[in-house]
Amino acid sequence: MFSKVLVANRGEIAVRVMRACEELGIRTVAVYSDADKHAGHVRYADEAYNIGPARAADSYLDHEAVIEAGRKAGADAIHPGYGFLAENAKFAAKVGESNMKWVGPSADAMERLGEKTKARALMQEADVPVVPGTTEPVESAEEVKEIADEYGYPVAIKAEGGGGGRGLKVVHSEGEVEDQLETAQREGEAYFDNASVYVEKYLESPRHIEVQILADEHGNVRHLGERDCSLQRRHQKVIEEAPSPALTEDLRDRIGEAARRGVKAADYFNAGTVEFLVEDGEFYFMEVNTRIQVEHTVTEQITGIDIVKWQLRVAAGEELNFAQDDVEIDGHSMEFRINAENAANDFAPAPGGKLETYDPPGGIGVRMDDALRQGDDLVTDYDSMIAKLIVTASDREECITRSERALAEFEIEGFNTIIPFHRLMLTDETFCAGEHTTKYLDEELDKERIEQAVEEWGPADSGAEEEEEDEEVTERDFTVEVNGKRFQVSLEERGAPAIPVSGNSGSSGGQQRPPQAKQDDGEEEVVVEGDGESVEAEMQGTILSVEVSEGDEVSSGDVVCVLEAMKMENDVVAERGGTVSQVLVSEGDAVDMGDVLVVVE
Ligand code: MV4
Repeated sequence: MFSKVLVANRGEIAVRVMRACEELGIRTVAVYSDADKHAGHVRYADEAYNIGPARAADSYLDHEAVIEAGRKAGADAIHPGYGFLAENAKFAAKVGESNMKWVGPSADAMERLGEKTKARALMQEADVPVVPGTTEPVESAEEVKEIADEYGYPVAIKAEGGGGGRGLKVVHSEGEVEDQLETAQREGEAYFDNASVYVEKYLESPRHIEVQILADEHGNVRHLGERDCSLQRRHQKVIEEAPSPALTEDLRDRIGEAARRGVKAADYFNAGTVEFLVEDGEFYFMEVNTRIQVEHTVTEQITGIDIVKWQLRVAAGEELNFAQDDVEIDGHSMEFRINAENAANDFAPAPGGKLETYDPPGGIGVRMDDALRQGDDLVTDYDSMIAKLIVTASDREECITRSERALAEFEIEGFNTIIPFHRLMLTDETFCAGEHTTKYLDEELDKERIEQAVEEWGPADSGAEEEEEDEEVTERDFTVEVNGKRFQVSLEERGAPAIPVSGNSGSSGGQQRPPQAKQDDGEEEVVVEGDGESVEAEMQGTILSVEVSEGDEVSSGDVVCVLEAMKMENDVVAERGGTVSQVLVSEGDAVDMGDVLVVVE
């Protein structure tokens, strides 16, 4: 096994990988950009290296900077996580040429599966159903029209290098062919440096089903069942789950076996995902993702298999120690991406902010994959996903109610998150029935319902009230009991001076403030009782300092000593003026309530 692994990523996935390393006894190396100096993955790692400016192209995507960090650290492998360099075959090859191991498939396999027509041809060869269409690139509008005549409109024109919806153009009629072909080629060139495109029959309302694969370098390939990622918004997955509520047992087995066959034919090893479209009881290969995916967690939950650990073991040459029949699907799991976005404003990413409150849920069936902690600043230079909540239960119904409970517990303050949207989905008939397809969010869900959800479950101060003029607002929370019942009361003091809170005995006064942070005006008074001539401790605590000596003249309100009690520094003051005749305590003394501290005559 490796002794030190560099994780070429950030945020929750970097921490996820490091946790696997930790369990395997591997030391961890983080890399970070200037924007991530205080990031969670940096805190988690055993050591960390700055690899450049905030801009990803100058840091997380800089091949040489990452490899150089690995060399400096003496790492023996690089795990890329997802995104950034994870599916970059050239980078994988460079790592292979260094003295570090690439935790992923071979650069050759990545290349074979990265080009869509190559992947389609390979799958077809392996008897894996592909969407009807071409396995060769097309060049002219005439070719597109011929294919469309054969399969019928609509057809999809897809960029060879495509993925995630970029370079995908739908053609509904012959009249649109020229324009859409040109657009697809232009996008392919712009995004993937590859103007080559191909054509498929366009499925109108499919489900997105993907199969998790684990394969070792000894020819063993296992599938870990499917995930359903049909709930997507503009090609961004929002909630993923396993198993799919839309598959029969028979279809499930056939898709799993097809994925296994296809990957075996591709001479693939390490973890991978085979994506399918499913419509009308038929499934069609779409593409292979040659990386660990965001949503791998739900598969881990229902199989009990730690996929990331196996990535490391397989990369170190180990053999998978379980047979296909040993893989058992148990229960149901859902993953909720916690994105810092305002669902009511077209899911606009939060512009920044500080994680004022971060109190994630817990309890049975709850897993949090995250890297942020309360008090952290939100880093907006990369993506908006700050955490993942993964909820697991014995079946889908229980998973839904448990998820509602967990999301209701989740407290995040400081910026908007899509938690209100998730809570809406858990009450949504179509989602709860498991009947949603890939076009549900973009084409069917009523936007007004999203706005209502944000109003109901979103932050109380969604920014509108906050900055009324320059008025100073002091907010204080109190717990009060009324007839023995507990209430929480929030008090907002606007402009006017803060309200003094007085005790009821009224003999001598004191002032309370948190340690260090001195208040400049004494509006909060706590009464310290004296018997007329002696000043007593109002509560049990420790004397921090004594401000007077015997013989001193004091006036009413002068501080005689400072008492620390319940983490607050309390000024103990003389009730009336006079001469200090006795000082009965000194610095560091522990005192009880009612103890006489100083006598004034
Ligand atoms: C399709 C399709 C329907 N028919 N191909 C979108 C992302 C890209 N990787 C492939 N995509 C699609 N390809 C054919 N022949 C529908 C989509 C699609 C989609 C797929 C999965 C999840 C969400 C989606 C949303 C819109 C379109």
